[in-house]
Amino acid sequence: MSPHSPAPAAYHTLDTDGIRAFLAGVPALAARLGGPAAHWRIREVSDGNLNNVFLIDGPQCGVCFKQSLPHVRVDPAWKMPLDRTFYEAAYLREIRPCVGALTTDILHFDPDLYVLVVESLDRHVVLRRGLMAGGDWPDAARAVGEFVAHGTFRTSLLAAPFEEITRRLDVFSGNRTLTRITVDLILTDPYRDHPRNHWISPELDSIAAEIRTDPRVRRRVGAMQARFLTCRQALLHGDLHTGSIMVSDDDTRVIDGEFACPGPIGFDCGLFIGNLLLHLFACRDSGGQDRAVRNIVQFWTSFHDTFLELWRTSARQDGNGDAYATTLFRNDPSGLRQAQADFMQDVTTDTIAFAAMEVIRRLVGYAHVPDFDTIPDLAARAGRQGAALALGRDLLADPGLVTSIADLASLARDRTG
Ligand code: SR1
Ligand code: MG
Repeated sequence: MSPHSPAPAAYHTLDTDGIRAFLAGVPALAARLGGPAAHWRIREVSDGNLNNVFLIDGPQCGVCFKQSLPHVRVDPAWKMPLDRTFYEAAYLREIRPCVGALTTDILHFDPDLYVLVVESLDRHVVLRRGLMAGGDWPDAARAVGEFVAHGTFRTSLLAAPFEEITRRLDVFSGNRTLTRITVDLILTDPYRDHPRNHWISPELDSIAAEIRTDPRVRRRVGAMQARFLTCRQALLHGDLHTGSIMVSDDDTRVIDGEFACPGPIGFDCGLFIGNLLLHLFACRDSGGQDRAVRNIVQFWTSFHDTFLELWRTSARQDGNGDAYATTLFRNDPSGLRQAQADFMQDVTTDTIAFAAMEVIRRLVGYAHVPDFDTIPDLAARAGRQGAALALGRDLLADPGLVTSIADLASLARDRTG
C-alpha cells in the first residue's frame, strides 16, 4: 500500500458543490447522511494549518470531510505533496483496533482526490479551545494517556514479532512529507536562524538567542534529533497537541493522525505535555493553573500505568513480542520489573526533552499556539512566554533538572509565579 506519486491527474480541490456531488456518489456515505443531497448542510470548519475540513449534516447523520491541499492551507506559497490524508487513513486503520472509540471511525478514503471521510464529532469541542475558554474535562487527560499507551504498546516490539511490527512501521516511514515538517519545525528551526521563526520582539529576543547559542542546548537537541529519527519504538500519532483532541462531557477522541510515523514513545507524550505546559503558562488564574497541572499528572499516570499493565498482562500470557521476550524473563520476575522500570525511565527522559522542544517551537518557531491570545496586554503575554521559554531552555540544558513528570509539573507551576 502506498500513495500515488506525483499527484494523480484526477486531483482537484473540492468546493461545497463538489463535496455534495462527491458524497452523493459514494452510496454508503449518501445512505448514512440520508435524504436528498440538496438538503445536506455543509460547513467549512478548517482549523489546522494543513487541510480543508468540512462538516456535513444530513437528516439522519453527519460526516466529517477532509481533503489534502497541494500546499499548506495557511500558507499557499508553501507547496506540499498530497499524501498526508493517505497516511492519516492508514493510521486510523492501524490504530482503531488498538484504541477503539478513543479515535474516530474511518468511513471512506479516496486515493485520487486525497479525501478522507470520518465520523462527525459535532457535539465535541477542540480541547485547546475549550481549555482557553476556561472549560474543564476531568476525564480527557486520562483518556489521552490510555490512547497513547494502547496505540504505542500494541505497535511496539513488546507486543508482537518483529516481522509484523516492522512491516507496519515501514509503511509509515514513507510519511516523509510531514516527517520533514516535524524535523524542520520542531527539531531544527528554533535552534538556528531561519526566516520561518518569529516571536514577540524585542521582548523575547534575548531568550530566543540564548536558546540558539547555548552549547548545552545544542548538544541535547542534537541527541533528540537522532533519537526521533533512529528510535523506531512504536507507531506514533506524531502531532499530539491539544488541537488534535476533541472532547465532550462524556467522550474524548484523538484526531488528525496525518503525521503518523515510527519513533520514540516519549515524542507523543512530550508533545501532549508540552502543550499542557503552554496552557499552564498562559493561565493567569490559580484554578486554571491547578487544572493544567492536574491534567499533566493525570495524563502521565494513565499512560504509564496502562502501558505497564499491558506489558505485564502480555508477559503473563506468554506474549510473543521479540523485545524483552517472555522467555528471557520467565524465571526472573524481579529482573523483568527492573527492565520495565528502566524502559519507562527512558520514555520519561524523552518525554521531558520533547516537551521542552514543543514549548520552544510553539513560541519562537513557525507554528505558534493561540493559548496566549487570552492575555491582551503584550508585555504580560511576553512575560509569560519568556518564562515558558526559560523553562524549556533549562530542561534541555540540564537533563538532571527534573527526572519525573510530577517534578516537571510542579517546577512549571512554581515558575508561573
Ligand atoms: C506547516 S504545518 C505546521 C504545524 O501544524 C501541524 O499541526 C503540526 O504541528 C506542524 O508542525
Ligand atoms: Mg493537525
